[in-house]
Amino acid sequence: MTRMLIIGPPGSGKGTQAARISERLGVVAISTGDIFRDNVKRETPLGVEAKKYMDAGDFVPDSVTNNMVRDRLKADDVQDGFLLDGYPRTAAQVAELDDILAENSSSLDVVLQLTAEDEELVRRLLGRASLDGRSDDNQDVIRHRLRLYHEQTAPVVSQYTERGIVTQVNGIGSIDEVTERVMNALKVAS
Ligand code: B4P
Repeated sequence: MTRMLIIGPPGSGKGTQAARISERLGVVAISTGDIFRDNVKRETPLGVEAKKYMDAGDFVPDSVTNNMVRDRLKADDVQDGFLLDGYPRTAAQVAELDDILAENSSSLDVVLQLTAEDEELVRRLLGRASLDGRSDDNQDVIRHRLRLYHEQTAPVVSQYTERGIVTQVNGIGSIDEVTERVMNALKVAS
């Protein structure tokens, strides 16, 4: 089993590819975005708090997100491996994940980075908006999320690149084409 991250700008295909990797490799995928959206739907205290930030395209505060991930990574189903989708997104989240893993004497094996140009990302997310109407998929909020990615999450990728564990995959092409690239990249990385 492997401890993996999938990282990339909004709309790069993280959630889409994470579901496929999970199915093919039998690894548990954890999406912080999905956990937040589920809490928003159920109107839990966490969901009420998260919704304020998500609707504006802002990151949910690190303290809230870190506690949520810390709890999730204690569960039995992820003790042998996991695929984290959408976390970490900030330097403080990288530090928290390092702490959590160090406490379990484990470490990350691979960081899968999906790449795509901003204009393609905007197109995809506007396409999703017309299908499932996610509250954060409108032109202004999408641009804001992309800005945040470049300012705060791109440096996270650089940190992992320095550690030598990043595998980059071109996210442009059909969903199936990207999945093939991802699976090949993971074969090479393992
Ligand atoms: P996420 O749920 O992570 O949202 P996302 O970045 O848009 O990625 P997602 O996985 O949904 O989309 P994908 O690229 O697969 O986060 C949402 C919000 O939650 C954040 O803005 C933030 O507020 C909060 N949050 C989450 N994690 C957080 C954290 N760690 N810290 C703080 N806040 C956090 O796909 C997008 C679309 O493209 C889909 O419609 C898909 O069908 C399409 N697509 C995918 N691949 C394609 C391809 N190859 N070709 C064409 N279309 C494709």
